[in-house]
Amino acid sequence: MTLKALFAATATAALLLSLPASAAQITVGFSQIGSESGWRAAETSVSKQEAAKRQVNFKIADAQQKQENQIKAIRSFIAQGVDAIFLAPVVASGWDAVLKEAKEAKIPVVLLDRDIDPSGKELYLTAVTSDSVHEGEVAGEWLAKTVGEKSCSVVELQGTVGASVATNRKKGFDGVVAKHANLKVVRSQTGDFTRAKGKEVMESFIKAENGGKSICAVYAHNDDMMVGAIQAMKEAGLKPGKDILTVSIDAVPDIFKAIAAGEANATVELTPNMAGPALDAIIAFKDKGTVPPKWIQTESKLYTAADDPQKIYESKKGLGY
Ligand code: GZL
Repeated sequence: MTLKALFAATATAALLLSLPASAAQITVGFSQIGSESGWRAAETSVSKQEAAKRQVNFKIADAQQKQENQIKAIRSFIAQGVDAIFLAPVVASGWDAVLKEAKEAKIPVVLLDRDIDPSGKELYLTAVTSDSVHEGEVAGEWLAKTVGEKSCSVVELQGTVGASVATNRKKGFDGVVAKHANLKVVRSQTGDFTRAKGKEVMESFIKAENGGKSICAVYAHNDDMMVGAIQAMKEAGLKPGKDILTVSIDAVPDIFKAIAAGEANATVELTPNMAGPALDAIIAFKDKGTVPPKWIQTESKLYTAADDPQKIYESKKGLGY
């Protein structure tokens, strides 16, 4: 080998060795809940884009909202020897055994958009989530400000029973209601975060509440259930957004379409990009041993008709929802 070729080979080797272990060598298995809402579909779509940007080999397992399918997927990722596991836990309990198996296999776990019970705190590296109690508070405070001293009977569409975000969104909203004697949650039931179930439960609320005439406001733990509830109110001859106030969470395109049409009033934004911060944390952890904070919090912002909803609808509608 000529001196020139030897030099070139050495330089190339040195360059390659100096590069951080690029994310191309990192394989991440993502146990995704399903596609129950527009927000969830966007999270899946954005996570694929974020992984591609970082050249991460990304495997998504869709659990159709069943915890047993998520546990199976985690065990499969462990058997494949992935470098990291992302988990959006459909409910908060029942993860300790399988996450212990991941820990024993030395595979770091990152939680996306939902949390697990405190007993599992040592079984994951970090959680990328919003403050879902705060989301409920933001929704409650908007309603309290909007109704003033007027007596207001509220019906609530809860998210999936046992999901951390449903428990917390209820807790945050109830905390505000407790401070305003004129607000009262008169009915509260799960719509499982879906449009269809949200419509069905709202129909039952309307029947039970004098054809809806005694309902002052609807609080839904996500926009998809609210879109279903709006359909139910319109079919019952009611005027959502006018006779009955609406506030929900996610800030998906279709809620902005409803706000622009005067059929909804407010939404609290949740970013679908939980995977980006999670991938950055896991790459830094694998490359440099950087231990991330236990919680990487995403923002929560309120939007109403004052925020040019049509423009926001146009800007969001292509983003995978
Ligand atoms: C919240 C996320 C929720 C969304 C719903 O972080 O877990 O799950 O608000 C989705 O749209 O079903």
